[in-house]
Amino acid sequence: MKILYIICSSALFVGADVRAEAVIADVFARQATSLNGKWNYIVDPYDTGYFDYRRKPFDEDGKVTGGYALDRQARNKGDLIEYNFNTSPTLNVPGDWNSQSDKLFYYEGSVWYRRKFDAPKSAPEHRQFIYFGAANYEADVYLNGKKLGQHIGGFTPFAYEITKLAKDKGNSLVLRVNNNRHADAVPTVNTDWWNYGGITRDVLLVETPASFIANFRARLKPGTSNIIEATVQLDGANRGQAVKIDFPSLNLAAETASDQDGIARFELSRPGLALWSPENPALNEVVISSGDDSLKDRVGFRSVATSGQDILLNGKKVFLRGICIHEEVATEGRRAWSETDARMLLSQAKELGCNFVRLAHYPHNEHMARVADEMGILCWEEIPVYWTIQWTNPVTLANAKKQLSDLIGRDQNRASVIAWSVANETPVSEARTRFLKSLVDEARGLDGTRLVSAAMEVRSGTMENRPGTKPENHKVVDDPFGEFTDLCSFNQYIGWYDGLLEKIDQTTWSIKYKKPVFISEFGADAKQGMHADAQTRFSEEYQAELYRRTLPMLDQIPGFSGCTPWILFDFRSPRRVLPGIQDGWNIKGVIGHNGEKKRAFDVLKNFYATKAAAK
Ligand code: GCB
Repeated sequence: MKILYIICSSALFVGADVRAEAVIADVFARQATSLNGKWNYIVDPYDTGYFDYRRKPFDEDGKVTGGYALDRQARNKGDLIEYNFNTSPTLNVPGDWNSQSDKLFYYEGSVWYRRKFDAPKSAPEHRQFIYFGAANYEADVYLNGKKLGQHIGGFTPFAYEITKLAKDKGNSLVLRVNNNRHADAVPTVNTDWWNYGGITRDVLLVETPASFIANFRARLKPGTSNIIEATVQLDGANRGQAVKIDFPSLNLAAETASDQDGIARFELSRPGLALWSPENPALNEVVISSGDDSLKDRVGFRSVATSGQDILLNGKKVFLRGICIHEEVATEGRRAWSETDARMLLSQAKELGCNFVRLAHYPHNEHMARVADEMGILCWEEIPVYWTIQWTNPVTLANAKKQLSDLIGRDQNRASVIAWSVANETPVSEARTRFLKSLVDEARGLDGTRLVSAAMEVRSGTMENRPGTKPENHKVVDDPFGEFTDLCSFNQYIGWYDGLLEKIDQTTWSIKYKKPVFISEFGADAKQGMHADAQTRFSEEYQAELYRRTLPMLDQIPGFSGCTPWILFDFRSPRRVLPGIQDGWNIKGVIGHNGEKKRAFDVLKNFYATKAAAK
């Protein structure tokens, strides 16, 4: 199968063991061969595959001397080779391993994958890259017995140039994917979602001319409504190479020459430019060409900003009618990865009346933002700086920064994406605020045109003297990190983790920041099909009643600019063990993991219909 993609090539380093990566960015444009399909695999809980039969580590000093990466078979009856990919079982790639084999359901550790492929080039001077949408959590990649590199981080793309190593026929691509949780990792050891392992996103073989368009960014020039600014990054080009940008449907084109860094910059004015919005998700074809290379994508132009306590989209106040989403197909109990999965998830959000989704708690696959672009759904994208992280560990910070910059690099041309979230529910401390501030700076440095946020927490108590209010009913938002974000955004679980339903009606608020107030989570567990009175926890009625009381309570908060209740679908979580009720699922979905809607779905839908009508 041929797929169109674009390559962005840049050297990125994290920690000592990660080598140069060529990152394939977010832009459809380039011819690629899919390497999706059935890959042979070996489960390796003891990491035996790192060693040859004499127990010598195979990649001492980066030199492969033995082990599974060599992908050998016995050549004669005396040969001692104790593995064989050819006769090993297969897993579907993309796909998590947990849902594909009962034996791997709870597995955390190493799995070795092997895929054979041919790679004939269409011209001798062409270059070749191998691209992975993501592998969770850590991947060592080998081609024809040579190590290409190691990627850390389970939700971001990575790529390696293989021009010198690839053969026309019979290449062996081997990956050791390991999903062990680590205290210094991002996320760390404790989360409330399933630790799906495997090569979870698309794998592509990409061919480019010797000099190619590595990346581009096209967006509305800040402060304008009809000027497009574009930057094109070439790879392998000399200074002065001609670069052309063309928006055929806008009747707009320009040509310029690259500078000494291979960068070409454009500014194009288009009076009457139709701006992208949920009501009119106008996408414009863009064709970029330079030398032998050319690529094609679709981009929308819009602005997003805050003014006082309002969020402005194209200069107009917008209320974010949102919902949180995990990257999971609940009805099949697996990771979501495809365009079809993205359409399914986002269509359900649309049906709920959403104009916004929070893609929690880590970068989702690229199809999500692309489909959101088409469907007119605004997105909040996030990195897995979740609960606790080693705030003072520079390697952990470098890891978080790389995940953030890879995400921004991938989705910078998506009009749907309006907010980068750098964290979720991180307990307040000086070290943590410093860590998060440095992520905010990173996000703003790479992209000053979107909002930067994080899901903060609330605390109980009085910020000022409030006679007559019980301290536990008075909620305070004064997290010092709130200084640095564009939204005052927080999660709250009044009526579920914090008291019962009655408490919702008694809640009062002190919010320190005069910024748009955004509630990034609230919710309650409900087992789909379990009916009782509204006082009975885990019933659909309790959850619906919590929504019925929470929405008007939030609506009273000055500056309330939107919310993303927790969550669209139930999702797998090993923390949720209540027999007969949870059974390994977080059941806060407004849709059950059987695909059936719960009563809260309509409560939220009606609230959003009122909000949409009130515009
Ligand atoms: C939260 C977390 C989310 C959990 C949720 C819950 O605050 O951000 O990841 O799944 O609460 O259900 O407890």
